Amino acid sequence: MAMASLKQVFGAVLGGSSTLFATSALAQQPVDGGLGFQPSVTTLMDDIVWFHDVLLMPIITLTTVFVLALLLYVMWRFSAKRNPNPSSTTHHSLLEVIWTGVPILILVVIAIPSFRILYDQEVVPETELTIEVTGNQWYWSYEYPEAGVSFDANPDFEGDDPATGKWREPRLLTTDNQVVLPVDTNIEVLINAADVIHSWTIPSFGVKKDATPGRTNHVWFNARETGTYYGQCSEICGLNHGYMPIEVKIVSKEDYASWLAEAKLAMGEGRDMPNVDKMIAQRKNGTSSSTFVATAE
Ligand SMILES: [Cu+2]
Repeated sequence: MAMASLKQVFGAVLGGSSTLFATSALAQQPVDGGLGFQPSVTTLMDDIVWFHDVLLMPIITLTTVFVLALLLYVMWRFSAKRNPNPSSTTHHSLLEVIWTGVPILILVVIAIPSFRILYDQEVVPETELTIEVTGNQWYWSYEYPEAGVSFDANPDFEGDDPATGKWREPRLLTTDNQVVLPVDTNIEVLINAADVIHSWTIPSFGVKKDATPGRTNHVWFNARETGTYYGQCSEICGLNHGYMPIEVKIVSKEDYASWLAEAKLAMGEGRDMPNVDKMIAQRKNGTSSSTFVATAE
């Protein structure tokens, strides 16, 4: 039993991980039995994935296997049976220099690229668009300051039926109003909190930042693929911490401009925020409203 399970563990760590990464690459949300990261759509996340897959995992695996082999060898070679008169040596200068020096070198090798990745995340390049995010107990509010558009995003429970145990999919990730943003655009997100500490994150963007009351944090990203991306508040913030999902729609620049124009109108008229998926579907069917057609062209 021990051998079989060891094989499974090492198989999963060494060989199986590539197939598991491959299957998870189809989704932008957590998947059942998923292992590894959600697929990356930004250079920031590319770097994080590289850091983990190429640098950290091999170092961790080699170190663990090496220490395990040493332990097994010592248990076998220096057992009371094979080594009845233990050596009384207590110091070995060269060995001590090596076991102090090698870990330092390993940490330096890890530190250099990790500082570069942190730098890339922290230093915001020239951005074309800024939005503001505020964490509240327990929902997110969003503001597009240049357009004067703002709204709250609450979890969308439509389709949940506790009586039959049927839940809206993906469960606890969709929101009533989505954050709509353009593809291939440097976007800065200013992050704040109104009450306690929350954390705004989208795994596929490689972005996670605390929303702290009285302090504005910022992140930036440039998503290269359109789609729906999910995240969750990632700082335990109270009773309904698990009920403040983040749903970001990355759409073409034209669709974004249309949505923003429609959102402005909706703000002015006190209507609900427009749903960008419906707008795109209407454009494809040729059934869009007049305002939408006017702004789309
Ligand atoms: Cu929160």
